[in-house]
Amino acid sequence: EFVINLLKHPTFLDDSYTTKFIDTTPDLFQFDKRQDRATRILTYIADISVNGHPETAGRALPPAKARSLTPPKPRAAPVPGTRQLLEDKGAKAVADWMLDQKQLLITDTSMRDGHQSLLATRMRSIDMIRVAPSYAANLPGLFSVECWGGATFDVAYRFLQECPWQRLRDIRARMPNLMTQMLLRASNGVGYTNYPDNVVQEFVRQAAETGVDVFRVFDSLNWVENMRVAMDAVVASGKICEGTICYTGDILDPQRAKYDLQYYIQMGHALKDAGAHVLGLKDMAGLLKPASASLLVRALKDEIGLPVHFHTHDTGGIGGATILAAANAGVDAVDCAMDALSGNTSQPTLGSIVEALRHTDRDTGLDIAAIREISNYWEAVREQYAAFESGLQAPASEVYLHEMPGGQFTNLKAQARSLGLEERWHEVAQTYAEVNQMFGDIVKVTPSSKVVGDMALMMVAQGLTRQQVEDPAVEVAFPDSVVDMMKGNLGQPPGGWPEALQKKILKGEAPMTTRPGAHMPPVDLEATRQKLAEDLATEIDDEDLNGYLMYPKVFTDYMARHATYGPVRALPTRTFFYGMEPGQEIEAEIDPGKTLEIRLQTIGDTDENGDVRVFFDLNGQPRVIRVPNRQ
Ligand code: BTN
Ligand code: 3PY
Ligand code: ZN
Repeated sequence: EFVINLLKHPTFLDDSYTTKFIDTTPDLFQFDKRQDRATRILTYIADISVNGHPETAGRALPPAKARSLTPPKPRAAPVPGTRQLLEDKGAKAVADWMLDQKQLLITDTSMRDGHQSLLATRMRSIDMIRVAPSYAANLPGLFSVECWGGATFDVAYRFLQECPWQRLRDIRARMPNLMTQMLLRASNGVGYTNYPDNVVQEFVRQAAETGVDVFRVFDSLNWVENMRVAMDAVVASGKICEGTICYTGDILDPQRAKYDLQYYIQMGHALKDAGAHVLGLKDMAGLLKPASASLLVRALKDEIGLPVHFHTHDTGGIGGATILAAANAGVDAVDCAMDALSGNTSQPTLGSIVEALRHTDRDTGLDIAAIREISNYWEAVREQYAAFESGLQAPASEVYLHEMPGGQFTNLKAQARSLGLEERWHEVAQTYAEVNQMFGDIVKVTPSSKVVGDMALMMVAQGLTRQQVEDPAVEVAFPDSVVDMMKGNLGQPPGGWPEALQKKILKGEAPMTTRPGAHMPPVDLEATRQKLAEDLATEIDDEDLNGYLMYPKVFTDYMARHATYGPVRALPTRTFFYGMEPGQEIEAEIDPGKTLEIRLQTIGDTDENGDVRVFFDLNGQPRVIRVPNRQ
């Protein structure tokens, strides 16, 4: 019966069969059992329709009349792009090619940092996958598409109930000519803590295999020593290693001499020596000012000899000016977000940079009409995520005070709100700046930025001043993340930690000053896989194992929900967050060529057991689903 099911299965018939297919297609094994995938997906819709989605309750709603989410038509078959160069000639050849280009190369960040910084990372795969073919066909001249890593990995499993690996595979398949790009936090993987070396190595190997072409590798304290394991793994995979400097302070400010031009040049050399093909310059908070960018980019270009790829955020409102200054100074590639997902805490506006450089010697050559069409698609998508908008109304020069990364800003604001501190936001911002000074003026980017944020919130909530915190006589209960960082578990900042404060926090315990990974025994991968497979009573493939190694509990919770709700990634975003109305009809393609046509007929009354019966029509057949009314 299994074989007959297999042979009849549309995915098998249409030739998209892979070995993953059997693992990811539990209905092959469900011969009589009624809990097939369609039933599970109906259970999800019924539950959300009756009880709402916890993440969108009380938040702004998308417009009643949704706009069409039809992606722009591909204008022609995709022509070869950077991906072919990488496949045919390798990473070094791509780097050399970058140096030879006159045009400014552009990375589109919409599918990663754009929504991470504007919509709390909540964009679902379906909205990205749908437009990927339009990118491939209409913008084949893009340098890369950033679509993976950073916070997206965790959020996919934890909040979106979808597999991040599947997202990567699906995007990769639909953009065969464009390089995909990810953000990797070096030894912190795509998590918030240091992982054993073999976990980092295995994660990079899998990401390269599933579909990442460019790895932007950074360390949250700019400690190159702690980047080597990840960088070596990227180089070994044959993909592009973008060894990255995180920018903080202001090289023109004599008060911030710790991070002066020499500091960055020295780090650039260290990254080149560590094997970087490309030098990333990551201005995660948007602090690099135009005049400093001219100086820094020119110096890095002159001294290091690697192509330079610049990333910034528009939080202060002049990110575009900085990009143009960097372009003038000879930067090779820059990051922008499609117009509808740009500005404020996100990247500067892609279409406007393209326009600004048209008819100059850095003309990007990208098709502005194609950009507009794709941006219009993103505009319609963004409306669906109204619940996750930050409410930020305008750019703010306050960023030069607090120096929060764009990806953290809205998050910390939400955290402040949940602690009842929203009205005191400017105090939080001020305190964040003081904590930075107290910690010795450090690079603030995930995960070090989270530690600074934890400390700042704690001080504001408890009314503690910097002076009190530093006073050995005042008892302070430091957040765990602060204790952990002072122990050396995130590595070493330039110049080390402030000794007196560190002593107070560690209460005499000796800190570690060497690389955390050097102290962590390797994980037994096969034993872990076997144990997990037994616990979950399912096959655990390499991608699943890597998900578990990064986020054990997030992953097992995801798998448990998957068993109940099935492939909910196939649902339209509106249905996923709000359920359905009686009389509404949707489609959900749960496998290539296998589409469920779902109509919600009526929602019954709550019975004496507190259950509600929800009546559907599934592909023309009536189906009734019973869910608890938890309202
Ligand atoms: C389906 O349509 O049911 C298959 C998609 C679900 C993905 C599952 S969830 C756990 C496992 N890990 C993967 O990468 N894919 C499968
Ligand atoms: C992340 O690590 O997620 C970031 O976006 C850092 O800027
Ligand atoms: Zn960023």
